[in-house]
Amino acid sequence: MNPSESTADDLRVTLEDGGPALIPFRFATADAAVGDDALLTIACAPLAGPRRESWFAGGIGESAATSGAAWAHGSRYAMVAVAIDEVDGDIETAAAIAYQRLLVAVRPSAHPYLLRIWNYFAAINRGDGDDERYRRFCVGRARGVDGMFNDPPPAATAIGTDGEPGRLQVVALCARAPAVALENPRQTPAWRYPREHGPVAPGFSRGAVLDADGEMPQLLVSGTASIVGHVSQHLGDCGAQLQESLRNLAALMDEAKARTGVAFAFERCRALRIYLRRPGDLAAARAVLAASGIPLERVAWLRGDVCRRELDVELEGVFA
Ligand code: 3EB
Repeated sequence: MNPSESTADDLRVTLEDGGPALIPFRFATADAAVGDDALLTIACAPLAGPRRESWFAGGIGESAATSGAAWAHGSRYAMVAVAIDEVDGDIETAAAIAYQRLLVAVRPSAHPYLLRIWNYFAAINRGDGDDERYRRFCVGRARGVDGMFNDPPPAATAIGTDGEPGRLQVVALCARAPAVALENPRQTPAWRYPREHGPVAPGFSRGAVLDADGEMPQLLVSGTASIVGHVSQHLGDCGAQLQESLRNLAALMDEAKARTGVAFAFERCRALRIYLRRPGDLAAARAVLAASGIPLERVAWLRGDVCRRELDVELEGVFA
């Protein structure tokens, strides 16, 4: 077989069920995100659109789930999920432990490369200045990672869930081989954010291109908000923030083309999550998206807090 042909082992993201998924994400209210299922249940209340997102990668060789961790191995990709209880609301320590555990599991494995990470915890904007929980999380994450982590860092999302603090949830897509990590020319690399955004700059890349040389390249887009350079834009206007986020998405696609030669398109969206701080912004946000060319049936609208308190919307997704 031609090695560049797309195969069943390629990553495939769908919004329906379809056999055992490597990562079976489910979006649900905080009440429903309990038990063993909770590791891959995102406690961002679904406002509209699909309530699940399944990441397939061919047959799953081995998998296991316990109360605090789950993992699954395919041939090219693997998933590791960890949930760490916060002790006395200490999100910094929970983050350090979560990332240490993640790397202990991933680095010696057959899938040592971290391509994409999702971080979810409640009350992400609680606390002021450098005590804000998101900033403490960034400090803990930086403490927990190894030298390889930031070179380059994975694509990522960090979103505040519904409910009260108690648990940090980290889900990672790992691979046998590295992807092409992207930065966004319209945005300061997050790992170079100036001091005003916190004591430790966040470790994530703006996106990753998978299978750049194959038959089915895909773009994994990190959490993308209304930030130009390192400055939040359009405060108080969710629709304008979403428009700015879409401009950042377009610029990321241009960068992907420049770096890999692959043209990605809004129309070939496989899955998009849009997190809204206020459910009341749904109608305005949908109107903006309707004009974008992104297929609306592929958009999961979720209630979630952006890690910058002044911002109301963030998007992330997968494009071909
Ligand atoms: C931003 O661009 C928005 O800390 O892992 C987006 C994606 C954001 C990932 C993270 C944070 C993270 O700065 C916030």
